[in-house]
Amino acid sequence: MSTTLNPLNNNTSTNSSQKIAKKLSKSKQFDYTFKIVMIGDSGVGKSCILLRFADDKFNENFYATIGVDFRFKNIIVDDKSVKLQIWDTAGQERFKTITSAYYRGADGIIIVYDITDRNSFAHIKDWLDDVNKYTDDNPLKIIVGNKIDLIKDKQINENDMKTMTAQTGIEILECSAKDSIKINDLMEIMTKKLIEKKKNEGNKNNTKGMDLNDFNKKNVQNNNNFCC
Ligand SMILES: Nc1nc2c(ncn2[C@@H]2O[C@H](COP(=O)(O)OP(=O)(O)OP(=O)(O)O)[C@@H](O)[C@H]2O)c(=O)[nH]1
Ligand SMILES: [Mg+2]
Repeated sequence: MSTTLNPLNNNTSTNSSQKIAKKLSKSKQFDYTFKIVMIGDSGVGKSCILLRFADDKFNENFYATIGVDFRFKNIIVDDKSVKLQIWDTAGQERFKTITSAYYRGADGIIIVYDITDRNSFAHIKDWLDDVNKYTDDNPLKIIVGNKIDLIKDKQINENDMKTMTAQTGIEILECSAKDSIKINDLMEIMTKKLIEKKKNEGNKNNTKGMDLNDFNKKNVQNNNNFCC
């Protein structure tokens, strides 16, 4: 449910600052927060993957996404609490200008193709070109072949996948939003890799995507150094 603030209501600013304060105090409970963006051709199943992950539901009907949509989901990975903000973008070309604006600041990008559709696999390189064009800080990428429940119609074989990984350096996973195969694994693998990446980067000043426990420890140490 969304909330609209009423500018005519005198209590609005108090209410909204209370809400923000509440949100901030809640966000402190998380060790990490990550922004993940899903891209790929229209119809490959991006929205269904998100629906399965967020609500454990599936929709047989195809409602093409208009622009972008997003969901939050909190998970625990390796004893760390993680808040995932997942953006589901429209695959249709006509929304490219809007959707590409959301790539910026992404910690992770999931490029989805349909295992029964060779074109969607061939277009992965175009999607990767877009990612390089619209992002500055080299987000972590995973390629995902969806609709593995339709294995008898599979058009992308092991060799195709190996070649793609060799050419792009990006790992490929297969999943099914319909049969709920490897959807949670996909998000968990992505999150583990993001945590690993952040640790390796030793992000010093930015708490976004860093372990807040490490950050707090460092701040205590720094404060001690400044003492007297
Ligand atoms: N068999 C099967 N069908 C799926 C699966 N995932 C999605 N679909 C179907 O594929 C169609 C498209 O799914 P969406 O999730 O809307 O596709 P999308 O990638 O979000 O498309 P855009 O929003 O236009 O970019 C729908 O009819 C879904 O029911 C799957 O794992 N298996
Ligand atoms: Mg969609």
